[in-house]
Amino acid sequence: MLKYQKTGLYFSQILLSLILANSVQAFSSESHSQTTEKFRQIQQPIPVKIAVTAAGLGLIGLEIWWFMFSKPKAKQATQIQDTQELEILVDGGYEPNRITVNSGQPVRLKFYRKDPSHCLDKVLFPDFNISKDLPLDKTTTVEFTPDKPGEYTFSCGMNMVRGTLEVRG
Ligand SMILES: [Cu+2]
Repeated sequence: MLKYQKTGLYFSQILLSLILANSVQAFSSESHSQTTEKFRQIQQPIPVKIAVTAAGLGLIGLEIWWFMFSKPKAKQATQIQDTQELEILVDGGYEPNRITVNSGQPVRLKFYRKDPSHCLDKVLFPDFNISKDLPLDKTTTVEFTPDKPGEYTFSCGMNMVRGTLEVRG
């Protein structure tokens, strides 16, 4: 799994435990109010309840933002003499899965495939007529020169796992 997906899962867990903590608290304060005055004094002050609820709502907001608006960060290829080079790890997906290169300059992408899944044994750059086999535990070099700025997709053989190549003018 990719890093940001893991982080998303992590947020879900925090969120779930907060909601649980909140409902347990609501339940216990309800039963307190039905019992004697002594117990009522133990109840958490309202500002604490508001703070906990606000934190929970904040996390829900963060969660929604995370899945709807967060984009994985693009990684810029490194200039080596007149070629722009970048290593891409193939392991459950492409890492990075968003890469940035400059238009009109040769690009060398080094795909290192660590994932034994048959799904990832090929990488395609349809816009550049490139299809390359990626042998396991080896680095495979893909070279081309993009001459038009824009966003291009690269993918596995079945077009299930994808990455984005951003060509800047
Ligand atoms: Cu695939």
